[in-house]
Amino acid sequence: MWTKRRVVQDLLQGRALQTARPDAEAFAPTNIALIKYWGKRDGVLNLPVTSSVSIALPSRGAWTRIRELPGCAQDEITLNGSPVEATASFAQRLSAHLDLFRPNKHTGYGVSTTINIPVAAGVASSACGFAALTFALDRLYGWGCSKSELSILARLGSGSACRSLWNGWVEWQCGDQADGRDSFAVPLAVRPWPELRIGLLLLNTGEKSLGSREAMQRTVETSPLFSDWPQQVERDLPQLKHALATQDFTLLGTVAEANADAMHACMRSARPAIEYSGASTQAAQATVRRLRQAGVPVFYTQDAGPNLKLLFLAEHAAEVQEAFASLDIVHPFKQEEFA
Ligand code: 2P0
Repeated sequence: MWTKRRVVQDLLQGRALQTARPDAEAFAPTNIALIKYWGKRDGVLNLPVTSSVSIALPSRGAWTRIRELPGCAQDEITLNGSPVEATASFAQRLSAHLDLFRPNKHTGYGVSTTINIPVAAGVASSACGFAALTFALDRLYGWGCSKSELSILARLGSGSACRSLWNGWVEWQCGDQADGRDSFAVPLAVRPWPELRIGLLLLNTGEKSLGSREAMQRTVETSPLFSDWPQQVERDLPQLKHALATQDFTLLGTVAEANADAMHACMRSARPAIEYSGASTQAAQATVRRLRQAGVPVFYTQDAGPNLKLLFLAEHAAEVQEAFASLDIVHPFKQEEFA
């Protein structure tokens, strides 16, 4: 039986006892999955049932600064400049991750994180948060981990965080080993797609009704549709990669939207049913379909929340923006947006 601690000890063997620098800082972009991670084969190590593919948003993510607080039993965590109560779930998850690296229980950490996307609204704030924290720890202690090793360590904090260590397209290869040493992300070797746009359509930025961790577990345990999910991903993944290699936008959008719909169908068939879409989500999805019928190639993807991410090309940006006035348009391949 593998524990997180054992995985960390194994991975950092001979490196974990480095002296801490005064402080260290790192940035990690958030990522949007087009082939979703939904369902774990190991809930402790966050090992997924299937592989997944995402695109990074280089201008949206988390900046994390960290330092050791010797003689301080508690971590001091600030989020976007405000202190976070130790009892808040955000602080508890961060501290639990830090416990894996803490030199002793009398050492706390000062962690200051700035995230420029809504936290806990299904816009992947935990992905960039845990990736930036893990990256900053590597710099604090000078471990010199490779990106694949950091991907494994970030996954222990939150599964999707393992995809947030690169810009561009990234595949999280699910792996099959019990300790997860082969379950990490890799950047996909495809050419950049400068015309691609991702529109963030924030319909409700309040806390979600059910966290994705519980939702995932309930889906695996009770959804009769979940047994088909691995085959769905097996069909979608090669098609998506083909779309990326050939820059076939219609194929990309069709596969991504169908994959997200299939994930939500699995959730809806869980007991009790999980429904992340509100009336505004459904209305926006209908608008996307209407735009397509009118000849504007635009597709959506949806994560564990009511918000949508729209996929379209630069040449249609004006029409999509006109249909969704509040749309926040991100250029995933704009060079100056790369941190
Ligand atoms: C994804 N999501 O691929 C999928 C699609 C939400 C829907 O990864 O329990 O916060 O920390 O491993 O990574 C959200 O789940 O879950 C997620 P944990 P995580 O982006």
